[in-house]
Amino acid sequence: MMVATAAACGDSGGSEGSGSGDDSIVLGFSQVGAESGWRTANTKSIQESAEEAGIELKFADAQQKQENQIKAIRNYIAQRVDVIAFSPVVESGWDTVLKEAKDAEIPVILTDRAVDSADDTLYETFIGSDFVQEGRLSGEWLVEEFADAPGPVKIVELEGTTGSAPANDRKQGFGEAIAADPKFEIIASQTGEFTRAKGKEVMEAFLQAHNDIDVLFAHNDDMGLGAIEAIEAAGLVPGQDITIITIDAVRDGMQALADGKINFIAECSPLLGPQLMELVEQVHAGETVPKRVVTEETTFTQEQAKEALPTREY
Ligand code: GZL
Repeated sequence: MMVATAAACGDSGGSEGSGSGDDSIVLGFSQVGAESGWRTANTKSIQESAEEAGIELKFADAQQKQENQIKAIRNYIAQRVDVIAFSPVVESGWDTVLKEAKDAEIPVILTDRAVDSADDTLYETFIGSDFVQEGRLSGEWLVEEFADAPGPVKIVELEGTTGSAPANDRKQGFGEAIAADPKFEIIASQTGEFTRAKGKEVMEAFLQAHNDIDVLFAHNDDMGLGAIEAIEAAGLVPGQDITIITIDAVRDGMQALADGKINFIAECSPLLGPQLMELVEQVHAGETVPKRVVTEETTFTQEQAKEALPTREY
């Protein structure tokens, strides 16, 4: 009777606030959206890892809107989930809702993207890539690849979602790297919102405005793949007439790299699920976790893509 009563009240002993009525941890997750191949792979990793870990996952897709993420987080607070995790679509504007989670004594984990809050007690940890490094590695490859070019080397840039950590940081890292030589010049830069469709549309505009583009730096594979469609429609050869650098290394990007349509990709792993679930369990158990968990990544040339493709997980 005691066990039944305990179960009925949802008080499974110790897991304060669990909405499931049994011992499993209840995790509320707010996802950015489904804008890219990276995001799809990231969602799959989170859902499969929660299943594997026996964690009850409440999942909400915000369709790239901050107000939807804030609404989802408030719902999770009202449902008294055990842990909240989310990938902030943009860096700013989170303090109020994170303070509400803190006041409700529900721990928060940031995944994939960071927030610019000055108060880092509002979240337990941030697990994700070093986006500045991804931009830097992209720029360093270009500087090396064009070392003998007389210049100017004219670059157009497809930026990620305006205000997002990956867009801000990749731009910063790339800019710092190409500052090594003034022959490198970014002649146009605009957001392609991390999507193929917008990347194609903006690249079409770049091609209409400039007939001397040497390089495209796209903050993710999907915008690069959209741009390739525009480049080919303009009668140019991607990877030859215009050197293309992207970030992510999702399957479609790696295929284009192996096919010679992209020249270099800096990896950004979406497979954060297993590490996230470990952190959820540690945080729920009241263990101290590192404030920052950086995911391990690499880079790919065309030859390396051919070798890696057969065993790529995403
Ligand atoms: C990076 C992630 C970015 C990817 C894009 O960690 O936030 O968002 O680079 C995705 O493909 O849309």
